Amino acid sequence: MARTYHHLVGGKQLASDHTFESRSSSNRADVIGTFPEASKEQVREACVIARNGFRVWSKTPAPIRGELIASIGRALEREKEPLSRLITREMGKTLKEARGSVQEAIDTCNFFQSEGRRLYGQTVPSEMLNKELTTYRRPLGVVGIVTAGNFPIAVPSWKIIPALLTGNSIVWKPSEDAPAVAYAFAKLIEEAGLPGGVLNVVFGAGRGSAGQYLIEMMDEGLLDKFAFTGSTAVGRQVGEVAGRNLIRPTLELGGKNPMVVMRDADLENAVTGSIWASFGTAGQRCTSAGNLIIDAPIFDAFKEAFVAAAAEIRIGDPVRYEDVLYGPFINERFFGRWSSHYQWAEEDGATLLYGEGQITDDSKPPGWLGDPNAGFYGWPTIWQDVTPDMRQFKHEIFGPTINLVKVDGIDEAISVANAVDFGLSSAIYTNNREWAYRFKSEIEAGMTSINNSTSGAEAHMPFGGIKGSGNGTRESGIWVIDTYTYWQGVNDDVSGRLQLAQMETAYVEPGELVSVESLFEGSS
Ligand code: UN1
Repeated sequence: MARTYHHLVGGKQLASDHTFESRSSSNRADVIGTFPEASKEQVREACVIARNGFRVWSKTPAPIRGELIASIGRALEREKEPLSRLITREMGKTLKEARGSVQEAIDTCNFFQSEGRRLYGQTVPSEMLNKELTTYRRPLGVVGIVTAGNFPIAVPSWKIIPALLTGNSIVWKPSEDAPAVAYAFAKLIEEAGLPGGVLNVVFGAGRGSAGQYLIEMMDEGLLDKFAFTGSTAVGRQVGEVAGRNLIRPTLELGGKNPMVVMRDADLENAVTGSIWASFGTAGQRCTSAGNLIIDAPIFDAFKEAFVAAAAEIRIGDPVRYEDVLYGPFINERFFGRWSSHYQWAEEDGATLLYGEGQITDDSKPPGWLGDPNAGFYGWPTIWQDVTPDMRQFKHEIFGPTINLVKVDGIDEAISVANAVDFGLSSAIYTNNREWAYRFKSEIEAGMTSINNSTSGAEAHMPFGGIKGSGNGTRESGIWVIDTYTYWQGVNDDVSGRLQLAQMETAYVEPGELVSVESLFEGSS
């Protein structure tokens, strides 16, 4: 019998009438736990409790908050292995990647623990004597957070850790696809000693459930900030509700990330990078490559090497086989969305180079391991003759699929790379300095790699996109601090009288007018 878990609200466990199960992505018979589905009333209650948590937490000195972040990092380090195994079991990424994503959360703690001893403001000179100007970062209040299932610990940590460090309280609705990992993360944060009510976790789904209710709490005036990772469509809704409540949301949305391979590239390196960017995590990263844009003179050579490499990919249950490149879809919903693009390709006229859709008993790629019926698995899928007007070129597919698009030269490569409504990540393989320079300056994307994968951003760099990939907010590093704080400018007048800015600033009288010509008249 799988255990039943509860919401974590106000430092207490809270049950719901409705529940749902979390099952292993690679073995649908394996039930990890039963989780509650929050009612609107419960989400509201969590927000009200978080307000009390904010009062306590915002008054805790920032260096002490930093110490607590350090404790969370140590707890994550201690539990790294079981936590990584839980990620692999629940969501289906490989153990190597799961360890990497726990490490990403640890790195985030390492970065922010000492930020508690900085969190600098400025001292600024005043126009007037006996008056001091200073600036302070202040926390925003209660933050609503909704996260996706593909990065169940790294991406939540990008939000939760800096939000806590800067003194905010939180109501977090983790993905219904990975609630067990979220529960474990929240318990480790609790262990570090966070006061009750500062981090509140409510479980449930999105539309018509806890996620939607949490968004609606902005309209009830119960939230001061919202941070969301997920689809562009839901991101727009969050942005609309936030906008009418004058809240600046953090929106990390979809991607259709271009990867360009130029004629001078190191072909072997480019093929290895393209295989990883396209098929790693079964393509279920918002930073996965979406279109491979290949320079005409090397198109055929690249294609041949790439298809040969795809045929060697090991795929299977990552719980049983540690060395697979990728495992299952998170669940049937993700699988269904991916498999429908085969239909698009047929209707829009793309040519299938490699792949046979779902992996089944009768259709297994050469590197397959295990029982294909235990989860939902997809063939590595490669298309050619793809053009920018096709749906599979434009839309995020979120699965192990890639389009080969032929271009001629750097100008066409950049314009095709920019021909999508997204702008999250991007990459170019070239050793030509001018082409690399042009790409990084002309590509419309928040993140760019030169001779590396579109995925794999480090935890102290600004993460985020432009165009349909977000609203320009950034996570991670020093940049995220601006999104969880507001600036307060303070002027402190010790003159004992009313000094008027702009009006009483005549400390210096101008001297006589100087004409350089007249200074030297008659001196030749
Ligand atoms: C995501 O898929 O939502 O850059 C985040 C990367 C990871 C994070 C991906 N560090 O691929």
